[in-house]
Amino acid sequence: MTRVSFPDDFLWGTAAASYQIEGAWDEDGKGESIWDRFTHTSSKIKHGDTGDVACDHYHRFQEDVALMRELKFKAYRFSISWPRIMPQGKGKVNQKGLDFYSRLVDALLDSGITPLVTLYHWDLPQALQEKDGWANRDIARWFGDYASITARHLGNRVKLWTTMNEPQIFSTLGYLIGEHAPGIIDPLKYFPVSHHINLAHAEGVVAIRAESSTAQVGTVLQLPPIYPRTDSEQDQRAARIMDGLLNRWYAEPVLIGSYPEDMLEILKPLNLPIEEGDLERIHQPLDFVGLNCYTRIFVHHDKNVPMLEAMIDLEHRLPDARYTAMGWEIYPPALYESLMRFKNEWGDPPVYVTENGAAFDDEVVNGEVDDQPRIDYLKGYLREVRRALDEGIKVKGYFLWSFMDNFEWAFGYTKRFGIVHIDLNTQKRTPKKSALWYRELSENGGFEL
Ligand code: IFM
Repeated sequence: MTRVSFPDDFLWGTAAASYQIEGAWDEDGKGESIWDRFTHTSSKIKHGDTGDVACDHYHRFQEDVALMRELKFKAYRFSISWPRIMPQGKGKVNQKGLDFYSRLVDALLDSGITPLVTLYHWDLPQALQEKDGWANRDIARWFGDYASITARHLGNRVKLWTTMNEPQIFSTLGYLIGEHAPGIIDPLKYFPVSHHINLAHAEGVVAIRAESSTAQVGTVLQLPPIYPRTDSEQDQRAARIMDGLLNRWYAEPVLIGSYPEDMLEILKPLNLPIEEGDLERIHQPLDFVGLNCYTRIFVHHDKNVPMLEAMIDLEHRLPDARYTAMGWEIYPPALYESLMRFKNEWGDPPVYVTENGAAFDDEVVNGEVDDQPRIDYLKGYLREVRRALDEGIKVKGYFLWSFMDNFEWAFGYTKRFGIVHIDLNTQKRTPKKSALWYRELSENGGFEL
């Protein structure tokens, strides 16, 4: 048997996000978020599910942290709900919201679990959406104020901070395709939105640093490798453009201080609202980057897509490949390929894998969940992390998505990513076989193939 081992100080954690687990959507002074509004009013969520109760983590966080402790996890990545802290998105602060996260952080630290905070995992205050949300340049300042207040209260105990979660996902799904909140389909708005997200990231970094001298600050990018569907020149160009749109457009301003030249050329007719000094501001030095990676994406040439002439092939299936319940190809080298880009293209920063994991159709049988396919998935991807470490990539830790089954956005509760099973009727938590396997890994720093 071969053993795959990791450094002693490697941080083994799990991840989750506020709207997906907390519930308590209108309790203790919390304001409405765009996801509250979207799930309550749009027909785009499977079975009409909402995050109103979700995993009831807001009331059960002590129990959840106790379980993490029992499972020997060393770190936990969670996000803060902006409207819980500032119900209107700016101005008045909700002390009860701050107190909740303060108690969560204390519970984690008392259990020897390192918190990693993400400030924005998609639940924008609805009040800011009424002011045009991410399409309004002022949002950079509003985000900076929110970051500042949060870091002022938690910065004496939280060391690891990230500003955004997957900017390209919430901007494309929210403003280009309309499948996520706020449900807008407006290509002309999309590019200003993307630029304002990058600007807000910078304001967040500056604000966190101003409040906490010990903070280590980064952001979280999802960077799937993009493959052409065929070897044709047209498909290869399409893949390059899609990589520019989804990956380089967000990684490069933040990590190397410029937008990709090829994209700027293509997007010239749009007259993007990039002002003098913006890129210098966006290019804040970072202590680390968070990488989310699940699979690779295939792309083909499509002359009907204005300017880009590229389209993602979501239905593309390879005869010998395996797929998760999301229909995502299980392709472990994706993680290695994405990690290598940091060294080869983007300045070689320290990296945490902030999300990786899989949804499967898990079932409880006699009180147990045997999710061997998830363990196999994890082994495959973690071998690729080891391969990247061997190539000198500075990978510092790994956060498995997700700690428990939760609200999977437009899919509602139909997709189970957790290593802890949730019975949504009783809220009973049952660690799956993968959670027990991950406990061993977290304790011993390695696994047998
Ligand atoms: O559940 C999501 C998470 O909110 C963001 N990254 C991908 C996960 C799985 O789709």
